Amino acid sequence: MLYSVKMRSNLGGVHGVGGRHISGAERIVDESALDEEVLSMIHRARCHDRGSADFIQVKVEAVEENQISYVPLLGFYQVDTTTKEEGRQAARKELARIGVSDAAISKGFALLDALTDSVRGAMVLDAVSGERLDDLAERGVRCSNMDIEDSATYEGKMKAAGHGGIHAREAMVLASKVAHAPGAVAELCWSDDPHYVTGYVASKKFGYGRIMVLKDLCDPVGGRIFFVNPGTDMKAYEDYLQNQVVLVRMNDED
Ligand code: PML
Repeated sequence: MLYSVKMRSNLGGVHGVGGRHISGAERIVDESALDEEVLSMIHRARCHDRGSADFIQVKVEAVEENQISYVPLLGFYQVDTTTKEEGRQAARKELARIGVSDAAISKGFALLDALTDSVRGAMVLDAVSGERLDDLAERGVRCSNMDIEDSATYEGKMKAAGHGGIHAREAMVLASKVAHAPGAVAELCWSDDPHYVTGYVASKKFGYGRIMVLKDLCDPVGGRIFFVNPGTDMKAYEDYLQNQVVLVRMNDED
């Protein structure tokens, strides 16, 4: 039996409401790995670079095989940059290559730059007009219920290729789910971890493009923009992102 394990944690609020988001995580694991996973998530919330959480919520739910759909892991490529400015330029170039309009790219950067604290979800923009399509303000659309199908093989291969680490793993899983959503065009993301300056542009067209420096060191604000085709059915799109259980499958060549 598989289990979904989800954790969210805050600092300085009351019963998890308000305060500052510290960390969130989720996994879909075999029953044999469940206890260890729960402990590791609690540890993560208490020892995070954003602070030590004083509210931690862990939710465990069984997942039936017939609830799961499978998507392929996006191919990986890397864009070497050394400053935020270089990274932003590279990200713009990648988004344009995928087919996102200049207007939508500029809107995406403006929205992320205007954030004063991290958002847990993503802002969804029309990839042509740049219009914001979700009505979820700072909360954004959550992408949830996903993991890599075969964790051990994934971690072994990624570590050997120099792409290990929890940030990259979670980002590649999420980006693979998002890229296969109905109407998806591209994603832009950088982390809210103040010590993690790497971000990415991802798409089904070209894969997961890691951009080595995309924000300033010590900046605790990060976020995500999902660019979608004009006319995307937002209800179906949000339902897929939030509720569809997805396991990301590696190809033999990965
Ligand atoms: C996040 O922490 O939410 C985003 C992580 C971006 C990871 C980029 C990478 O290392 O490939």
